[in-house]
Amino acid sequence: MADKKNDRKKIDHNRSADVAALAVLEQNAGLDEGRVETAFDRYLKMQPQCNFGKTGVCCRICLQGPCRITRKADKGICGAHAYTIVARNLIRAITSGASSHGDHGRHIVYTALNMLEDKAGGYSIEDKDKLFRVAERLGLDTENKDERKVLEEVAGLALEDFIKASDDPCKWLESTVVEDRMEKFDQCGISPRGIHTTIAESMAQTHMGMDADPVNLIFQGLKMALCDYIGMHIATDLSDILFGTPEPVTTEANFGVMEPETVNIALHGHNPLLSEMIVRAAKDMKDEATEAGAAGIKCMGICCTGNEVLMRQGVPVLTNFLSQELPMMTGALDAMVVDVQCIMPGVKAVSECFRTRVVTTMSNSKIPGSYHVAFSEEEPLERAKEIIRLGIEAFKERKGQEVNIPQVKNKVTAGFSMEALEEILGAVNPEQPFKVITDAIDSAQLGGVVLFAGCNNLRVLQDHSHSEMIRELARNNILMVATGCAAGSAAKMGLMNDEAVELHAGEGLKSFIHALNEANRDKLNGNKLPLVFHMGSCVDNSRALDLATALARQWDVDMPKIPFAASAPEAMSEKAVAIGSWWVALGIPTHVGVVPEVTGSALVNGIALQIAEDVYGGYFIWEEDPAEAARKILDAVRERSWKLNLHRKLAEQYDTPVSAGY
Ligand code: NFS
Ligand code: SF4
Repeated sequence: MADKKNDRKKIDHNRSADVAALAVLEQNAGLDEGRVETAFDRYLKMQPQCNFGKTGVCCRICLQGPCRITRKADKGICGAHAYTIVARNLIRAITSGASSHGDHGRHIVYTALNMLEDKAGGYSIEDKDKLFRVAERLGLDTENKDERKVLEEVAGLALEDFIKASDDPCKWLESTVVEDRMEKFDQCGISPRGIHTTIAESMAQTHMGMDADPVNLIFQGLKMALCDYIGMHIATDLSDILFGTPEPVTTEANFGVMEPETVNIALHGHNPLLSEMIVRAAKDMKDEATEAGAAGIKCMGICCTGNEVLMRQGVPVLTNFLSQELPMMTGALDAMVVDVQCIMPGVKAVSECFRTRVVTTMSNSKIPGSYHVAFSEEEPLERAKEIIRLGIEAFKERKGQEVNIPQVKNKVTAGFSMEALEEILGAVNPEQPFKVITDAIDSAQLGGVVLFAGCNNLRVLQDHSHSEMIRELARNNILMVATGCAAGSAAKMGLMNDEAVELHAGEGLKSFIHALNEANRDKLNGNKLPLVFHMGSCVDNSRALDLATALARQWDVDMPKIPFAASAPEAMSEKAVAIGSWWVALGIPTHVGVVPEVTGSALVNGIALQIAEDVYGGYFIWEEDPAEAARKILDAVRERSWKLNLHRKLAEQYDTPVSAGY
């Protein structure tokens, strides 16, 4: 009991390992007057949180509810068991996540189509080579076709993957995963007909009085998760075509990127359609800013919009999810432009104390009382300028007043698309670039590959699990890639640059990265390779899957054999639940650092942790302690390397292929 009390006391406002965030929080806590409330305070007010919700056993699906499973009431009013309730809630979370990524992808497809009809001013085909590569991967005949025609066909196929009548496999799934996986999906009946179709199926299947069978429900959940993957792969491909495929780029991350004398504009959310235009407009509008007495206009990113413009334009990283309210509290942020997803409504109240213009831009994502400049595909640049003018106006009001920017920033080298990686590895082995990685793993120079993905979550210390785990895996020679707010975390914490390689990498990883630097001496746009490779926003988890697929193809095995793991140490959103689920269906061990809302059913929990492996080869690991989590991930990839090596030797000895199936 006493321990529990102490535990509760330990939860204080300073729930971050990021020194810049802590500086702002501490300064705020010291104020007698004018203290601002942030998520860090609201988390405390919310304690203790409800255990029924936490374990997934609360059902509000029909108006007889809420029904909560207790010792006294072991079924809902309709007779639904805990396993049904937990599974239904889980499937609905995956469906919401997949809908969000689908929305994002479809928006870009529509923009591409509008562009072809000259109804989307300012957009163009930025990367024609990528367009043709994607078209060929999809099996389109590109001969004698111009780029507009090819884009029309690619966008047409993308729309089909959203809603097609036939039950042919979705193109973006079939053309990007290894063949054995497609067979597995067919066998298990989880190859989706289309994103929108599956969303409708999932909502119907989880209606009151529908499916009560947890296994059946979970299979539907995995089908839904595959749609999440399809939606994000479409988003990545189309974004690269319209805005360019990322290449290595170096900039800085954390609050210190704000400058007192510039108009500081934060780009926050997910979709690059507007943020790309704001970055362009900011370049055009320097004179207006100078006239207002500013040294210029500085754009900087939060969350995944930040990742998009970092990867393609080298825009500095301001912060990641959890600390999104804090940059305003330095007094130096003039505008925060938001589009969709992961935007805390709380930003509005904070902005009121600091003159920051919070500008919403999308019709489906508004905050009462904030500025709204409706995004327009026809005149995106005009709207972008309108938004920047709001920032200039705010700058005029704060000019000459004291600001309090924590002087914390770290160098970050980002921009590692698959294409960029292929080129870097190709400098060592032009014929088979990915063999550079598989050889390094076969020879035990590298221990395996791990993806860091996902968010921040107040249930754990911000950025703490990310950085602890990255350092531990680096010491153990794990090659690491990252996306989303996990990448934001690595960037802010100084783990995404060449210095971090010298500080944290074990001998094998260090020599591997040094050799790549050496082979690419005159390339890399003058950059050196970082400890963790930034692959982009959360939708760019598609790039990480492409990497895993390339490795599986190189080894000529199915995904459950490759020494690759995914980790979301501070997962928060429903999108993260969807992403984790498709990694598991794709055969990859997936660590989640906050226990999701499934423990209320031993059956569903058991499926996630164990039974999934029997069917798909992938499985979940729940572990909140970062040291333990790193150990479990290392065990998982090491076991796979060891097995793979053994199978390879046997295959050589008996002159058979390394068995491809799981
Ligand atoms: Ni991914 Fe990126 Fe961040 Fe989490 Fe939100 S911004 S889409 S969901 S919080 S990583
Ligand atoms: Fe309760 Fe069943 Fe209705 Fe859920 S569906 S709220 S368990 S009666």
